[in-house]
Amino acid sequence: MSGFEQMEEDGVVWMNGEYVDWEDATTHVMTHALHYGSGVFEGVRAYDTEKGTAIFRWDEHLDRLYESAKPYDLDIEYEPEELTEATLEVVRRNDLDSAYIRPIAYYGYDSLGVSPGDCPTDVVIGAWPWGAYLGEDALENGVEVMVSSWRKHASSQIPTNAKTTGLYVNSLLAGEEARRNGYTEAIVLNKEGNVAEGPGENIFLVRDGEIYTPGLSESILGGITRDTVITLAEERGYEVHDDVSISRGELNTADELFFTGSAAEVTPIRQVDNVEIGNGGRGPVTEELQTAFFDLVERRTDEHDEWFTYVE
Ligand code: PPE
Repeated sequence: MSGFEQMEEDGVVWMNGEYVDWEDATTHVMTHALHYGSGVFEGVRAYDTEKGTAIFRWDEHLDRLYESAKPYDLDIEYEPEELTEATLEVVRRNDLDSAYIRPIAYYGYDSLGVSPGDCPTDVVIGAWPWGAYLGEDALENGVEVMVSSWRKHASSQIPTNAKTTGLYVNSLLAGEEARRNGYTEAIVLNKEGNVAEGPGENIFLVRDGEIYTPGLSESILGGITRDTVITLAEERGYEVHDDVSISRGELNTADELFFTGSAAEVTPIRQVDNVEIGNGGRGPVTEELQTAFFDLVERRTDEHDEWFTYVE
């Protein structure tokens, strides 16, 4: 993880209504969420655009944060407007032209035991510079991935549509297994054995000029980048099937595969389990959508200005 060095110098974090120095943004070791994974979070990017720094799809990320909190009865006491203002101010105070923004709400310090009892809901917003998630080279040439031996939790076991901190031990297991085996990232199958998503990405498949991505009932996070790419693809005349099951074998016979995510943006997948996908590099449809994505987020187009919150 790059970017923290810069923040350690003079960065600030918004914590429960106050702006605190980066090194003072700490919590007690008996915090509930540290023991039980009882937090919900977001990962959002702000881009350095031709019209100044702009946060991409902030409203949708904020909505998802409140929605993620619901099944856990986690009461975020701040209004959306307050969290928006705090986020803009965090980006400004840290002098960031582009940033990765991390809002998190979690059961804090009061007592332990699985029941959160009177633990407060702490709300924190941090931001720092974060480059390409899977490496600069990955955006151009794609990544080699491994189908993980770990399965994703079923949506009957845990709400997989909520972005909960505790869920990410599954992502850690899958991703590190892949990296131990020399791959850059994992693909995780769901309990039924169909393709779910990456540890921190949604996945798309291209075949015969049409686009496929696992449906929301496949134990995936309903990604905001996924939604963005579906919209961009449909606007360019592609048929997008976003409510399908994808079997493992279909990965190998795809013309193209790519990941999407706030952190991962649009990253081509060039190999799965050492089998080359399509042309073995970034496919043409992937390239078209990736270009459309970066033109959009860096505001080289006027399209979808409603998706941007300008920091100025
Ligand atoms: N699935 C998972 C499991 C996931 O964590 C993410 C985002 C997505 C899909 C894509 O969702 P969206 O960002 O709304 O398009 N993962 C975040 C965390 C990455 C991390 O390493 O931390 C992210 O991309 O910010």
